[in-house]
Amino acid sequence: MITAYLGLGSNLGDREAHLAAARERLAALPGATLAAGSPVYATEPWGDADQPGFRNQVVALELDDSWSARRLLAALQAIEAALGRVRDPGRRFGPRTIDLDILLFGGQRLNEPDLVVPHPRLRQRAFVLVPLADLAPDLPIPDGQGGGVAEALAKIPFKISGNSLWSGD
Ligand code: A4P
Ligand code: MG
Repeated sequence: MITAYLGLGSNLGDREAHLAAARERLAALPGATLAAGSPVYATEPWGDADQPGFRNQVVALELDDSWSARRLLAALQAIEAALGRVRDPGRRFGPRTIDLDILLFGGQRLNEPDLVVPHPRLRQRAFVLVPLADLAPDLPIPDGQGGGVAEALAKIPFKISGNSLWSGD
């Protein structure tokens, strides 16, 4: 068994419904169990400010030994497509119905052109680290920089009120 932590994000249409539909499809993957889900946070857009606010959540997916990070990436992309995600190649960090990112895949470290694990922007993002810390504050981040989730979160500025998150600088 391996535990993968996934970042879920949506900022188009019925955002909560997109997250719920993604969770349902993740739970239905063969050899997969949706073990935990963080609260859903309302988050300020990061990277490209000119777009609607996001809803973000982190889930823990327990996977049997038939799974690799690469197979999981393919499964996530199939779910994104099924939920109507259309990619705009000219607009990185832009709006999306659903975005599913692999944050962590057990203790594995991968650095391939189309698959980097732990997620390369994990440490910069409160919308990832806050919900990840809800589930696993002491989890080490195996990216060679040392330290765990809560420690990484303590290093970045953010503001939180209830389930709303925005930048703290
Ligand atoms: N890829 C590489 N590593 C991974 C990984 N660990 N998990 C590749 C998933 N994908 C990974 O992703 C582009 C390519 O990244 C994929 O083809 C895959 O091979 P994408 O989902 O097609 O495009 P994207 O999501 O627009 O690009 P990217 O670079 O993943 O964007 P991010 O970093 O996901 O940022 N603000 C808030 N508040 N909340 C958000 O959720 N999300 C973004 C998108 C920007 N601002 C946001 C949010
Ligand atoms: Mg993505």
